[in-house]
Amino acid sequence: MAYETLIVEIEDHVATIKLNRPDALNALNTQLLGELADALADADGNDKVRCIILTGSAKAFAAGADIKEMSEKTFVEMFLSDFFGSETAAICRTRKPIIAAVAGYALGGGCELAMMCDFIIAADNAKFGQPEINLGVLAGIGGTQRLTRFVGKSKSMDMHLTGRFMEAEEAERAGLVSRVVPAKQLMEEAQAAAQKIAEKSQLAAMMVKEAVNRAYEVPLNEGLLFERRLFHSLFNTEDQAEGMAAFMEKRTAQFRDR
Ligand code: CO8
Repeated sequence: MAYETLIVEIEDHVATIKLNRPDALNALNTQLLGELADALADADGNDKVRCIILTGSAKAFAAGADIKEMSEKTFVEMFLSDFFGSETAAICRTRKPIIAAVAGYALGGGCELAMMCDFIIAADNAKFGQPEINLGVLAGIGGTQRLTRFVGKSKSMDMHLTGRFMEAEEAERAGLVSRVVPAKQLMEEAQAAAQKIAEKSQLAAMMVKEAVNRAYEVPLNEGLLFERRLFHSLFNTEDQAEGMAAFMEKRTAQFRDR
């Protein structure tokens, strides 16, 4: 499918989705989020895709929700359209693993979008922030909830209340990003990570995603039970038998998603 605000490439079982509104530093508007939801649903349904990379430009992953689109809206319009509600819900329904490869600004909705992905690889020039307070508003697509779970209350409050930006190194220290790499190597690293994931059993990879995400939604006992049941269920698959046989035979496993 052709998109106006995205560039999508599929290569070696990895779909790379690049946000592409360069004149607005990839600010997220209704069109972009709608197209992103569609592109992710396409990737999810495409048998050739085993992992997804979401990225932006060298200067900005995304500088937030599009302020120009929002500025004139009223409460009634926002509420009745549930602004960004359906698009973000659709993005979060993606079942295949998504890596956010973040260079430059990931601010406001941009930071929130990165946090909707499964993990974040950051370029050393990445800057994260929730500066909505400078506009007289607050985060609206998950920032107060997800950032707090990632970095804890104190740093989350600091980011949301002062609107300051966090450099990549601090973001890694705080647990927001999984690794920081030189900006020039960002896509190479993200590709390599995606390739590694693409080589695994897709059944196991998708169950990992479900189980880790459960940790944010249910009490520990429920999460532990869910994980254990998923573990048990994989013993009804050829991939479990193949993975364990390959270990014992000292060879590389050939997973077939069965
Ligand atoms: N929205 C719209 N346009 C933007 C945005 C944005 N968020 N960010 C940048 N742009 C545009 C600029 O207006 C400019 O366009 P133009 O040339 O037509 O004036 C172009 O991108 C380049 O930007 P700058 O000239 O400002 O570039 P600088 O390098 O000087 O500065 C910054 C870069 C620091 C990133 C600066 O652009 C900036 O501060 N941007 C706004 C950051 C921000 O406040 N983000 C939060 C937005 S609100 C939000 O995300 C809420 C999310 C929740 C939605 C909930 C719905 C339910």
